[in-house]
Amino acid sequence: MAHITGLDMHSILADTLFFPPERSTFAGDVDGLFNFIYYLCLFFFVLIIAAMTYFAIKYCARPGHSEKPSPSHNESLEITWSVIPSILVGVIFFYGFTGYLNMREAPEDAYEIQVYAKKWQWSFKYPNGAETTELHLPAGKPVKFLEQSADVLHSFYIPAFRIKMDCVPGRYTSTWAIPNATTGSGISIDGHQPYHLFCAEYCGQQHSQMRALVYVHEPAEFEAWAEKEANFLETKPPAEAGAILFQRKGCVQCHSVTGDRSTKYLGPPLNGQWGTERDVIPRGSSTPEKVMMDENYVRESIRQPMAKIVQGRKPGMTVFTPSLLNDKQITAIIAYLKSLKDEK
Ligand code: HEC
Ligand SMILES: [Cu+2]
Repeated sequence: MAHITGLDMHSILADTLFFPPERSTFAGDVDGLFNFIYYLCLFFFVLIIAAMTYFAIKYCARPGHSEKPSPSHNESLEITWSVIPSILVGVIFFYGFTGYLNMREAPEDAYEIQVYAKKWQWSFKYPNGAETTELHLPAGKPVKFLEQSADVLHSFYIPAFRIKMDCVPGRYTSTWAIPNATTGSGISIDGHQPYHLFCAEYCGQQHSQMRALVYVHEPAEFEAWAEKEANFLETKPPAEAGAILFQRKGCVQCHSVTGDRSTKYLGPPLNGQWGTERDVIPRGSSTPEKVMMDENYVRESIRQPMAKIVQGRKPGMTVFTPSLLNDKQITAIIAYLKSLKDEK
């Protein structure tokens, strides 16, 4: 077995048993208080169990000893067991409350990212219009997350930053952090993997899949990334841009592009469909009609998914209004679906 030093062992335990390494300026305070409470509990647990065991053995009923009446009251003991816990609770409250206040109010110049939670995907919108499903952040700068939920309660949780905030339908919530270490972009460059972002509020069937990766860049690198990301519709060929949108807008959650028809996809596979005919039931009618998968049918499927349902299929597709997906973006998705024509 490889030799493990005390420090390595500590970080292995810290990684697996408790939290991942501290990667925001809050993390030290949170862990400090967490450890204080943890070791305090451990100390009193051991003390109380040991005293209890000792007394149970020492004063066990035995022949030749009769029980004495117990004292009704002991002032110094009572003062001790009131004052010491009050001080401890006061210390916990002080650090808990000041830490909480600190985490509630983002600095005014914070970089603001809008976080959208929906079953079962995260998406992030940056001030320059870029949108991603993985979170990218500049290192060393305060970042404010303004959270919204499209459906049910979700919770935005980045363990490495020690921040968590519920995403509530019909209400904005926010949290913030200063990431203090960069990550590699995929493969670890400086020893840091991207961090995890989880949904920490049970939100239905695929709750456990509601995850994202968090990449932290040097500020200059971050700016270049955000610039390129915002313009991908212009800078990439339509089919490639469409593939990105298909991923980002959540189409992948419900449609495979590999022919996979398993029930984890609510909708049908979309590869090899371009130009093929299907029997659909138009809304409000019961007579099937033939429709070809072309530009207008795809556009209608996105804008008004209920207008035509393929015979034998259940509806269930999200409505994408122009603010969720504009015409330019739909055109790119169409180019992507066309490019999947011959795949099987
Ligand atoms: C919540 C799940 C869900 C999401 C998200 C979703 N779809 Fe659908 N989609 C469905 C279902 C279910 C159907 C089948 C209903 C029907 O036949 O109209 C469907 C049907 C379609 C059809 C018609 C397929 C056919 O064979 O006639 C197209 C095209 C389509 N979706 C494209 C998209 C695109 C593009 C996106 C992303 C912008 C998307 N869908 C997002 C569930 C979804
Ligand atoms: Cu969730």
